[in-house]
Amino acid sequence: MATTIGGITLDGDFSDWLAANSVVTNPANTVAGYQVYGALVDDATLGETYVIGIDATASTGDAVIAAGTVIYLNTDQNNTTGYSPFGDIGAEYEIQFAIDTNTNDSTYNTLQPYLYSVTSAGVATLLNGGAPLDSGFSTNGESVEVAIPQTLLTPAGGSPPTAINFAALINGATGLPGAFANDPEYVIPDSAAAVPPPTTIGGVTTLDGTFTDWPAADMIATPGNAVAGYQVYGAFLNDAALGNTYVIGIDATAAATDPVISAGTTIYLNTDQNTATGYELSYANVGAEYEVQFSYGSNAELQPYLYSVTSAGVTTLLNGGAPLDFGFSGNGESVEVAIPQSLLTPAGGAAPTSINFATLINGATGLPGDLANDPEYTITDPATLVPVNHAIKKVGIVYSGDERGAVFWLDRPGGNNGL
Ligand SMILES: [Ca+2]
Ligand SMILES: [Ca+2]
Ligand SMILES: [Ca+2]
Ligand SMILES: [Ca+2]
Repeated sequence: MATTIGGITLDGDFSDWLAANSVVTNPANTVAGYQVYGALVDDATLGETYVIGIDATASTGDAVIAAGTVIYLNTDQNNTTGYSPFGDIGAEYEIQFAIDTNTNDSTYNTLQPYLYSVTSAGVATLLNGGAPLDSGFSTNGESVEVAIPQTLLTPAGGSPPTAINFAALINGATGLPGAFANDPEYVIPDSAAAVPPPTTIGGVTTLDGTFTDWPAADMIATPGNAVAGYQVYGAFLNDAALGNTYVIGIDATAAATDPVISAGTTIYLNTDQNTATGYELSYANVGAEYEVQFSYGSNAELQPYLYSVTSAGVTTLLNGGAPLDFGFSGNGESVEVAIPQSLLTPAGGAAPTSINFATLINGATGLPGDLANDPEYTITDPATLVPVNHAIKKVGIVYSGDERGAVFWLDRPGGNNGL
């Protein structure tokens, strides 16, 4: 029975690896016929665990993995320390594949991966009490997934590694990457470091996917664009670091049925509040001058990126390629994202004050529900509001159609008294 580590089942099948956040191959170390995966996951049993996947993607020609195959682990990411049998691998640890000769093992007489520490002179010491690592091969024996608990890569009295590098040599013949001396190793990023602490915008709104920090006045859905299962928030705040900043909150209030926000989710920003200018969807005039696209960053985390967009749909990544400040809820269904006004200001143009926006979650759920006909959400620059003089108290009295009673609307802050 295959073992599952932090959501990844060790079975030589790679459909369970979220492609965008676990592919560690880059153009400089890609090898034809292979896809290499890596992740640092938190497993309930093993704790923080590195998982490496080697997927033999060629329909023919890839070798069956045999005894003698080695995965070199450069856990300090320093190529000049550790063992370098080829090139400058710099391994502090290595995984050697060998046939299990322990008749007491459930894996007796099958190919298994064993973890060793290794000195710069190449002296290897078997770890994990001599037991094989958790792993799983594909049925054709060409692909493998293997899990390495972080605790086993922590030297006595030393610190656990965070991000690590690795390289592999299959059957003493096929290098991953292809040239150990010149190609960069594969990197498993530190997933803990990838999650920034929540940012607070304007001393008011903490980007953490919870919404108790938003005043009711910032619930900007109206009867014309409210969507069941969601509350939409918007504010224009002055932040010490970012300057004037639009903050958008999408609160999935129906946790059981709302979807987890995925890559491809887009917030369309109609910054001139004119639906006839900017980018349009085929079925709706969103009128976007900018858009926020959610995609996976190099840190393997889903993040929002800001783009300008032309009416023809040509996008240009802004903010120097960095993600916007943001925070998801724990269940991934809600998000708060901050967009500095300066990034929405075209060269030589004016900064927008009030803006409109609409959102399409996972290409399926529209906010508002009918993007073609419902009005967009509006974030109003408070500077454009006419101050209300609350010193003047008004009482409006409206008599109902029958004579049994009257309905009273009292003045409320903001002047929204229905009169
Ligand atoms: Ca799998
Ligand atoms: Ca090293
Ligand atoms: Ca919050
Ligand atoms: Ca527009």
